[in-house]
Parts: sequence; structure tokens; C-alpha cells
Amino acid sequence: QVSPPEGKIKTLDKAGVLHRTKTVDKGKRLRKKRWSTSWTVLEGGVPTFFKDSKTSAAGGLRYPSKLSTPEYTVELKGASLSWAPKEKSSKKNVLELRSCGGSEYLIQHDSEAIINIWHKAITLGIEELSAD
Ligand code: I3S
Repeated sequence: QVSPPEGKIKTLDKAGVLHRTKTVDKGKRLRKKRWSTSWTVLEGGVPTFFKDSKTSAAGGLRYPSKLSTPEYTVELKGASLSWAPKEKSSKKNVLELRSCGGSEYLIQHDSEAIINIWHKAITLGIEELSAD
């Protein structure tokens, strides 16, 4: 069969400006929490965080006129996503993403509607990439 069966691809592609910070790097807790505000793309279940830039920070939800370079991607296979407990951040709407490689990231947006869509999209990505 040439084309994949209908409904096979469930991942939701998304892009937007998010606040994010890495809190644990391969099992090692990072001493200083530094939030970045940057363009984030989720494509084919792979999230890519772009470098913090004036363009993305000031651009709001508009597509940035000049994309900065990707900073890192996160492997969603075997990852888990949950709402971050209060002690992890004083901000609202914070998601905690844990990769199977032992790294942890916080992802935040002031809009509950927007963070809910990211929650759904990343959860679908994890399910899709971690299946069988
Ligand atoms: O959990 P923490 O360590 O209180 O996180 C806050 C600090 O990292 C702070 O940086 P300074 O230590 O340079 O002041 C950040 O600016 C805050 O955003 C961090 O807390 P929230 O609750 O916003 O994640």
C-alpha cells in the first residue's frame, strides 16, 4: 500500500511563541532557572525551540519576520508531559516535559487556551512516537 491508512497520522503541527526553560539536563539539575521567550515549532511530533531573540520576544504571536536558529529539539519518544506542581514555578499555566534521556523542561504561556492546545499537541506527539 502506497498511502498510509487513514487516521494514521495523529500529530498536530503547531508553532508559536512560548516561555520555556530547561531545569534538568540529562539527570543533572541546572542551578539557575532562566526563562526564554521564543519561537517554538512542533512538527511531526518533534518540538524545536528556537534561540531567544528580540524578534520572537517582541513579535508576540505573529510569525517572526526573521527566524533565529534552532536551539534544541526534544525527543518525545518515551517522554512524559504533566502540569508542573506549584513549587516548580510561580507562573500560571506551566507544563513540565520530561524526556526519556532525563532532561526536564518547563513550558509556559499566560493564555490558558493556548497552553491547553500545546498540552494536547505534545501529548499526541508523545503517544504517536511512543506507540509500540
Ligand atoms: O524557582 P525559582 O528559582 O524561584 O525561579 C525563579 C528564578 O530563577 C528567577 O531568576 P533569578 O534567580 O535570576 O531572580 C526567575 O527570574 C524567575 O522567573 C523564576 O521563577 P518562576 O517562578 O517565574 O518560574
